[in-house]
Amino acid sequence: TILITGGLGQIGTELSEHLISKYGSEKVLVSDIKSEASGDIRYTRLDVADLDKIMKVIKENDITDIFHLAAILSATGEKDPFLTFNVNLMGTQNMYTVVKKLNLNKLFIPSTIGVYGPTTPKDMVPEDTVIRPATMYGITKISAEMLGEYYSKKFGMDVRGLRFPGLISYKFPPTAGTTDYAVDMIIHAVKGEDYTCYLKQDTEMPMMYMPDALDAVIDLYEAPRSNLTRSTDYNVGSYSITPASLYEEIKKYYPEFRVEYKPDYRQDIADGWPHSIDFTKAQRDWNFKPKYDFQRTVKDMVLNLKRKLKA
Ligand code: NAD
Ligand code: VAH
Repeated sequence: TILITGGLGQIGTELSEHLISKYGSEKVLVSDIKSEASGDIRYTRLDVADLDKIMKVIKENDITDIFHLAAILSATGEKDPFLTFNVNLMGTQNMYTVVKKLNLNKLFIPSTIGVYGPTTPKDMVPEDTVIRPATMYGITKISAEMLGEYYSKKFGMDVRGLRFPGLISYKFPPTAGTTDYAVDMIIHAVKGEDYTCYLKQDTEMPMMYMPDALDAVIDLYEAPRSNLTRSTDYNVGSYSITPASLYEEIKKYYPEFRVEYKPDYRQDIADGWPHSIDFTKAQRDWNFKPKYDFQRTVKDMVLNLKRKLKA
């Protein structure tokens, strides 16, 4: 059985659907710190900081594999750095502890381009480069990556992970990150509302559409281990955008749409991240190939958000 932690968030909502359709609902246990889940899923409340409870859930449900998504994202991370340290770093260390102790099969951990920092070069950034993140989110994520790599080498544990860029999706809104503006802006346009963007119009960051992100998770998870040259830090991505380029793309569908720019504390976070990333190692080792370019992403978002709004 597969356990998903943080399964009720932006990625978890869709990844659990995906895993359930692939392996069957009896094979997937969704967990999160939230007390209840909606829909027809096997769900248990689980705080990833609680090692005893994690052990109990894993033993009682014959868990063999874990997709560990629970985290505090970058923007909330700066508001509560100590909580972020505890959930992101201690929570992930707890996963390593149970995988080792109970000899589990595989652990998947998503990382982020938030591991890069202000002194990292900005363009076509590879996995190995200057890595000095300036946010608690980035510090915890790079530490979690490095621990995973260490335990893989030291104990032979199968820990796999990739660095996502900002993810664009319509099923469950992002709420706690720095790249969220992209989803927010499209939602406002579809609702016929003006949008106030918390980043400057020329802030460039890499992004990817959720269907490509889900494929990336599954493809890396299923890849023969002998093909992998890295453990927890494969870069993935699709295109880079700015608030201004997104605004122009949305105006093709909503010519009356208006955006104003009022940068807040999230501007500093975004300024420390790369403009574009090099994901050739994921292409080479496990055939990563995103299907959605920027135009196709916006088209699909508009279509699906319109449908959702009508319903
Ligand atoms: P999210 O904030 O939407 O979801 C995270 C979930 O974790 C939430 O449902 C939350 O309730 C849960 N959670 C928080 N504290 C917890 C705790 N103590 N115990 C158990 N659950 C807890 O985030 P997401 O976008 O779904 O991100 C999932 C993972 O992907 C994170 O590790 C994040 O760093 C990574 N990631 C996301 C993006 C993105 O753009 N969405 C990009 C890069 C990396
Ligand atoms: C955030 N969406 O903004 C996440 C992600 C690459 C960005 O880690 O915090």
